[in-house]
Order: sequence, then C-alpha cells, then structure tokens
Amino acid sequence: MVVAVDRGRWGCVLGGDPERPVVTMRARELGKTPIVVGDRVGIVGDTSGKPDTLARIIRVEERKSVLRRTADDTDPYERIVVANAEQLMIVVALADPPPRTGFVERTLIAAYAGGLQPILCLTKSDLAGYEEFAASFADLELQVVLGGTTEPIDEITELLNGKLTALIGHSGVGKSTLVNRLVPDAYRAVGVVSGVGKGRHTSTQSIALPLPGGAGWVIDTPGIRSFGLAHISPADVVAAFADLAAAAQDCPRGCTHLGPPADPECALDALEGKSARRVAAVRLLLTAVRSNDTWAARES
Ligand SMILES: Nc1nc2c(ncn2[C@@H]2O[C@H](COP(=O)(O)OP(=O)(O)OP(=O)(O)O)[C@@H](O)[C@H]2O)c(=O)[nH]1
Ligand SMILES: [Mg+2]
Ligand SMILES: [Zn+2]
Repeated sequence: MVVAVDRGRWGCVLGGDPERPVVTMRARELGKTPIVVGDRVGIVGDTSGKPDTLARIIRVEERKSVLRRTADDTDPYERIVVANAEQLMIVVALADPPPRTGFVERTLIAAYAGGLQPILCLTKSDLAGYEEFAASFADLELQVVLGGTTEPIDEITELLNGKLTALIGHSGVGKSTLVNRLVPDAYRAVGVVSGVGKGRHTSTQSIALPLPGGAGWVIDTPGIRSFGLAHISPADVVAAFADLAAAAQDCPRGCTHLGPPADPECALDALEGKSARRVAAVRLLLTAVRSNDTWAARES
C-alpha cells in the first residue's frame, strides 16, 4: 500500500504492515500513471527496506474507491486525491476559518460519486455552535461528529476503527491536530490560521498513518481551496443511493434528476417517505453546487 508520495518517490508498506516500509520509484513502463496514497501496488527489486534501497512499482491494482477533484469545474484535468479509502471525513471548522458554502456539498458529491462513505467532522466547537450547521445535512443521514480539541476523541476512534479514512478540508481547520490526537506518535506539523483561505498550508503532502493497535489508517491531506467537480454528473451521485438508483431506471433518457421544471418526468418524484426526503436532499446538494456561482474555482 502506498502511504506517502514525495517528489518522484512513493513510500509503501509491504502487505499493509506499517513495520515494513519500502521506498519505491515508478517503473518506466508505467509512464505517468498516477499513483496515489491508498493505492495497492505491485513492487519488484530490493524490497528489504534497508537504507538507500529503492524498489520499483510495476503495477497499480484496480481501485475500490477513488476520490477525484479538478482545479475548477471546467478543468478537464482531474487529479486523484486518494485511492481505496472507505471513508471520507470532511473536516470543517465552525469558526476560524468559518465554514464556506459549497465546500461540504462539493466534497459530499465527490465522496458519493467516488464510492466513499462520507462523515462530517466539525472542529473548533469551542468557538462557535454546531447545531444549525449540522442540521442542514440531516436528510442525507450523514454521520456528524465533533472533532475539536475540546471534544473527547472516542467516537471518532470508533468510526475509524479498521477502516482506511481520508481527511479533507480547507487549510487551518484542524486536520493535522486531529491526526495527532488519533495517532499520538504522528507528530504532524500544525499551523496557525492566517486569514480566510489564505492560511499557509502547513501540510503539503498526503500521508497515511496507521491507527494505534493496527486498526486501520487515517490519511492526512494538505488543505485544499477548491473542489472542482468537472468530472461528475448528477447520475453519479444518484447512483450512490440504492433506492434512488433503482427509481432512476425509469427516468427518461438524459434526465438530470433535478425534478421540475428541468426534468418534469423524473422518476425520483414518485418516491415517498424517507426516500423522498433523500431525493430532496440530493437535489439540494446538486443545485447548491450549480448555483454556487463560478463555483469553488474562485472561492480562494
Ligand atoms: N480553538 C480551536 N483551535 C483548534 C482546534 N483544532 C485545531 N485548532 C487550531 O487550528 C490551527 C490549525 O490546525 P492544523 O491542524 O494545522 O490545520 P490543518 O487542517 O492541518 O491545516 P493544513 O495542514 O494547512 O491543511 C492550529 O493552531 C490548531 O491549534 C479546536 O478544536 N479549537
Ligand atoms: Mg495539516
Ligand atoms: Zn430523473
């Protein structure tokens, strides 16, 4: 498993064992194939992990999940943020920096489309209330946890147990602070917040860290300013919800599932109860992102 990427070198662990690190390079035949943290790879050469040795990655296994983003919503170039993560913990500070509209919606969409289970983690609850913000995601049945320094860590430890979880969020929201509490010997550098969205990015590379007791991994990622979704369609999001996906089979061709007036014959309108509320929530999500002006591109 790839646990770190830095200037043409990939840090791997053999058999997913944190005690067996190996430094690798990408074999020439792979060309520019993206290899990211979380990838499962086949390596050859000197895999002893001794100082100054370098093994070669010759194969990247099929990914079980892929978190993708583009720089903005029109950018055709998509980058893979992490591979194979089962969960995406979206970290949002309730203040300093304050939550920005669109970011959670955008990362949620990317999580659903990429096959990751999203969790919303709110930090800095010592500075501002969380109830109102958390309530806006109720109908998605999104798991919400408090992850600030004044909160106990047990619930998050429990959620992450045995899973590969990526943390994502703006710079300065407290991702590394949280990682340091989860993995006491991680010693992730922690920064100061210096102005909205302008915060110097303290972490500059993604890194996977083993949770204590061999029970899963957490991936600390650098703060991101925008989360472009050029590669994602409403159908990708709808596909993440079994009840919605089943109903959407009866939609007319080319239906964007947004409902009337755009899609007067969208079959999602026939759903009832909990499913109907979920439809409304998913549509809100999709519309929020659409009307989010030139979207996250200019958010910074
Ligand atoms: N008041 C308060 N401050 C916090 C809390 N959590 C983190 N901080 C502070 O927020 C600042 C930024 O934290 P980091 O952990 O470096 O943030 P980050 O998300 O890793 O930032 P990047 O690496 O730049 O993406 C630090 O000064 C932390 O001490 C919290 O719950 N309450
Ligand atoms: Mg950090
Ligand atoms: Zn439809």
